[in-house]
Amino acid sequence: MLSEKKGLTNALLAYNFVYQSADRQESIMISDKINFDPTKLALMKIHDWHTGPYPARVRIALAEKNLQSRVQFVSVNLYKGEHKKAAFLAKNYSGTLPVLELDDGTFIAECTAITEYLDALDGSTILTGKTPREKGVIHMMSKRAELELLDAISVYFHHATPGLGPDVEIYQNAEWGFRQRDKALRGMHYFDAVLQKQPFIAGEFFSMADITVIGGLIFAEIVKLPVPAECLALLAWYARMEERPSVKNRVTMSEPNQASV
Ligand code: GTS
Repeated sequence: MLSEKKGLTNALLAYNFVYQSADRQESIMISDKINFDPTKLALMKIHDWHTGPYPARVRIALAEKNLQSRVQFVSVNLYKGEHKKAAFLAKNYSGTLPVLELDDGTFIAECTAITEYLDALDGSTILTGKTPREKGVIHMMSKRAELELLDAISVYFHHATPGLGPDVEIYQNAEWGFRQRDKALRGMHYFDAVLQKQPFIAGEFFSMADITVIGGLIFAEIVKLPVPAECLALLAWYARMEERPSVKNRVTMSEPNQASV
């Protein structure tokens, strides 16, 4: 806990510095000087499901931040509806995965919130932005990736396919599901246009916004909704993303630390 507090103080110092400086290179150098020792961090728990697209987002963030060793995974079986049972709802009112549990008993749900927390620990916010401008653009693009792609595919999965099975999918509206599928396809074209102009979703470097679109394309594979062949920039970007170790190893990441519920 002590180091975590130190990490957060350092994060604030780094943020103040960056606020005064418009020079990203300089800010990276300063942030990299922060003396952060992840082995002193109290062990955290991630409640998730190993193949889930949303859990993938936090697993990728963990690996990008090199924090895998500080986490124990707790498997919550979506197909048995464990995420809708009272024990889990006490951890996350929304009944969704993933959830981060801190050693002081705090539960943090929502992929973006968890990513922001993990990213701030070492004072070097490489995923969520260093300057106010970067933070704003990354947040916007990540939210857009949820609205226009990932969440839309999720609605399609739960409403217009068998989803998690009849015991979990107690209300389905296929028409709404198909509309959301079409919205996701439009979203793919939008992100293709973005990537025709810049190498990453929020600009010149990899960020949380890329992770959110990756989550969307992982979900698209699960529901067999291929990226349209004409979306060449999006396809080329995804091929690059799939080569990142954080993306490649996301499912096997939990094996050494897996705990049962
Ligand atoms: N807004 C939430 C977030 O960003 O964390 C959405 C989380 C979410 O929908 N998670 C999925 C879930 O719990 C997990 S997975 O489908 O990707 O594995 N779905 C179960 C359900 O019943 O909605």
